[in-house]
Amino acid sequence: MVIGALSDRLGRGVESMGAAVSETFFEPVIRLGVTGLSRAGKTVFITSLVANLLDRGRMPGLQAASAGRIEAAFLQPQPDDTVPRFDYETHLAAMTGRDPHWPDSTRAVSELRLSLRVRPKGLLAGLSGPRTVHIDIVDYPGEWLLDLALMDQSYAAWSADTLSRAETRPQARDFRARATRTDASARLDESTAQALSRSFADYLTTAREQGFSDCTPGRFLLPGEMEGSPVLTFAPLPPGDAPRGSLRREMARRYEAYKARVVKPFFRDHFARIDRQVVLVDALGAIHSGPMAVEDMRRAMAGILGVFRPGRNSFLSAIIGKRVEKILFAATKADHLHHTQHPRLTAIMEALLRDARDRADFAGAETRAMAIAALRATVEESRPHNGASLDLVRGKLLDSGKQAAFHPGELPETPGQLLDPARRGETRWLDGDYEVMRFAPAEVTLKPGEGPPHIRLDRAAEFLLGDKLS
Ligand SMILES: Nc1nc2c(ncn2[C@@H]2O[C@H](COP(=O)(O)OP(=O)(O)OP(=O)(O)O)[C@@H](O)[C@H]2O)c(=O)[nH]1
Ligand SMILES: [Mg+2]
Repeated sequence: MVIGALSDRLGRGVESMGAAVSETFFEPVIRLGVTGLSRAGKTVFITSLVANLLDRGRMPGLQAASAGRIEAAFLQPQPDDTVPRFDYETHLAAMTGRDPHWPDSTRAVSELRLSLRVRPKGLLAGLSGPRTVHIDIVDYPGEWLLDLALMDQSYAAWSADTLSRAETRPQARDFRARATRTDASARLDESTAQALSRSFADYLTTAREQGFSDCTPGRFLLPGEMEGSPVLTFAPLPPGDAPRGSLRREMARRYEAYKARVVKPFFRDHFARIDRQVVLVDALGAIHSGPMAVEDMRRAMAGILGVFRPGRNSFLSAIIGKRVEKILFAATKADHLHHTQHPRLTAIMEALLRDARDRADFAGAETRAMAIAALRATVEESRPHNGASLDLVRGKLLDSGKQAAFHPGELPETPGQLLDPARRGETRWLDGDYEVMRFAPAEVTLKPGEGPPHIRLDRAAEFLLGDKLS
């Protein structure tokens, strides 16, 4: 373990030295991490961000763009040969082609390099010519971040923790019964191991669908190419004897293998090198699901923010060379709301972020909360209603394909009106319901020089990248 940590640190040191040299003498590289739980909007965000950086007509909030200092933008081969390329062209064609539709769900890490040729600002402009800034965008599932908690836990401690959490969750009933009746000190039988692990994975999946977010290990929800392999065929077990060759001994071994072969490589190869991070949150979806989902989202945000404070975790502090400098928490899909409600959504995100900072005892990176839509699928309209005017959004409904105008319900004036009942453990909103419609992407004809329509994507880009483009 000590040797592992040491060699990790050495590898990292050499690498960051390489990065520092290229930064000073050659061309700066920004590694921008994009994450969020599944369906949060990662793929749409990256696709629209890249398209709007290539064609900057809709990016007035990005100062380098509005000042005309970005002379060129182009996609380049990425530096990491073994990471799949983010399939930008396919996703963009889905979103903006004829018969536009949302891109398919993605399940693994992917990467894309976008390079900008930028003229420096002010005095420097006369002294040096334009320089090239590389932005390496890395897309990874937020579920994987929550696995960090496993790194400091033994199998016994993790089992105790996981089983006690499962105790109060009805979704775990079958798994609990199976784990209790299994004699784990008996000799390993592979079909028993598989049945236990499948039942554990089923419980995690159902819990996740019903709004719980702490459903680690993350790869049980998104197994990818590791499905069925021994590192994903384990489950927590009550304490007891673990003689050589027993089920319990083998489960502990596989748990350790999961940490060593799955969790550790992710943090070392992808996470440890990130400079800037955006965490996308489907806040409107959680609000629609009710107070329990909102409370869960609040806890998940603290958990995710805690990962960016590596001092707390010995494994992570050993491999991280430099700190993440900026973290943006963005509520996605703000085009479901009329713009008059956007400040309220932003206020909710800000309250959640403040809470997460307090809980994670977080200091260091600059943080910001925002409400955005990476691809605007609606237009706004107002209609007279009971003598007043009602603010609506109109779009093409995903399920029926019909155009409809719709009022999702008013978000409360102060975030506490949502967050307090959530914290008190209420099961439904007392004063109002928040609907979420699923809209299809709108048909757009993009003028030359314009990217896809969005809401505040330029502000998000300015926060994440602006200082590196001046
Ligand atoms: N109206 C609207 N809907 C959005 C927007 N972004 C994402 N969505 C919706 O959210 C869904 C998920 O978006 P993705 O970008 O695929 O989310 P993801 O985080 O990549 O999801 P996974 O790959 O499954 O983890 C889309 O299919 C859309 O229905 C947006 O800006 N506006
Ligand atoms: Mg995706």
